[in-house]
Amino acid sequence: MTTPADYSEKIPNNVSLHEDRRLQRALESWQPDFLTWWDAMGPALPTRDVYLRTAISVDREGWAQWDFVPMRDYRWGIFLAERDPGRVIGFGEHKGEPVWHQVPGEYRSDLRRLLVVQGDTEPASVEQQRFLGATAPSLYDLRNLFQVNVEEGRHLWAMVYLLQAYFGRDGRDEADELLRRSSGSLESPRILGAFNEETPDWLSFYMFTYFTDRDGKYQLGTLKESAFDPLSRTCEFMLKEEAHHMMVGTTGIDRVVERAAQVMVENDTDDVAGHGAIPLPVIQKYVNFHYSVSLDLFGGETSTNVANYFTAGLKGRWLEDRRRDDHKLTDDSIMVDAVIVDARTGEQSIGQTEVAALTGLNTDLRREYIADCQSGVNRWNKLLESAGLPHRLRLPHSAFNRKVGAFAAIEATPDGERISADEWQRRRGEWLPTDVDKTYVRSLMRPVHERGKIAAWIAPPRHGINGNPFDYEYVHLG
Ligand code: BYC
Repeated sequence: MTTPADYSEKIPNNVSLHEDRRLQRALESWQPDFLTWWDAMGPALPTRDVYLRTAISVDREGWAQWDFVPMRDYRWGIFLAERDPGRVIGFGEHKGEPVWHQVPGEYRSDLRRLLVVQGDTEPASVEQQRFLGATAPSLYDLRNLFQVNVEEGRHLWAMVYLLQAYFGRDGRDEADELLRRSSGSLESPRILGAFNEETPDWLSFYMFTYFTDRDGKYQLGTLKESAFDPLSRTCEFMLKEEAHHMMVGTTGIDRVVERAAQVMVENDTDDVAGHGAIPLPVIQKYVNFHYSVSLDLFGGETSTNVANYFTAGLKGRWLEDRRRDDHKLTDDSIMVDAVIVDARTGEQSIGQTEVAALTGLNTDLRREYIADCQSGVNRWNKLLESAGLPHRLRLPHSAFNRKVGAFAAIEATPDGERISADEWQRRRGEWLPTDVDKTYVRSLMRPVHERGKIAAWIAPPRHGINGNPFDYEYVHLG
């Protein structure tokens, strides 16, 4: 059993921050900038306090404490999972060697890049979700939004800790930059595409927490394998919090689909818009959008970056230790998605090609992710099936609406049929949310901030939070 963090400290932590005065001072001087950023870019809805989970230790049992907390007083702590003294590197050219507790000089810039990219997504998502509180469908959902937001804030702290503790002056500069870039900004946008998109309504929020947070789960899973032990331990603990974000997305979409199905059955119509629910074709378009931008987050189908990360031991595979191979992959190959050009006619088609396993590792991870995404779709289809409806949702083809990787330069339908740029322009509104769809969804976004009440476009959750009922007063508004 570890001692819970001391919350009277400025920065609660389990990394003995008080023993490193220089680092403590660096983090304490970053803290006011973080709070300024949080005030300007974090949740805009004024609240008195919110029923929140706060990480207090890394124990399997009792790692978090639940209480009503004024948002401004939330304490973002630094927590790394327990150190495993016997841990050795599990993959790449250093396989079998002891893990690193410092950053090897030769991998410094690659590691810093990975931390910066990971760190950049955390505040980005908070920025994207800033105004959602004003239209929350219930106090339960409002609480979940704030929970997700404060934990993304803590994940930013996690990356900033690593940058400041292990990368000296460069790390401090990068920590400042993480607060300077901003989602959707023209001058200094967030690094990855999906984090510059808008999250203007709650359907988008559930889609984001289902599809985009799930990229987080998989990327953190690969960084948890890292030979750089502090990164591994940081990600291990972040994944614990991430499970709640997945739940918010999965059950959020469940509840939207459930409500649509209910209204369809009650009124014997597919046209549920007239009855205040969200039509299945609109839900499908939101799935198409959020899934495809999230596929882009895995980088190119082939990538020398990822091959180098793996070989060096910086970033492993999902569940590396369960893979039945040599964990070095120097002689292996993998089939990856590709645009195949017919040598004779020059015609292009969507297909697959064989590449070295190392350069195909983004594809390997994307496949794990796709299988996981499919489990959500199956779940939503079960809801439709048990409502007695023949309609089904589905994931679009991986070539659909891609801006990164093998399919960036071509257009494809959700069925994976290659089409011309003109046809894409003509038909994209059949597959992606149009202004009309978005306006309709936004028209439903009226706040329901009364205890125990819920908006008409979504079903109530099956369970409340931390054993409390749905009609618990999870948030006291300001
Ligand atoms: N948008 O070699 P390539 C989360 C860049 S989400 C813009 O094909 P690589 C969370 C790429 O950076 C998880 N640029 O790919 C979720 C590279 O640029 P440089 C976040 C992109 O490097 C919700 C160039 O294109 N964590 O935690 O193998 C809420 C060529 O790239 C994009 C991580 O991603 C894009 N979509 O893999 C809150 C883990 N994709 O370096 C939080 C850390 C690629 O040539 N990051 N590019 O200038 C990584 O592991 C890798 O950087 C990537 C890309 C997987 C992102």
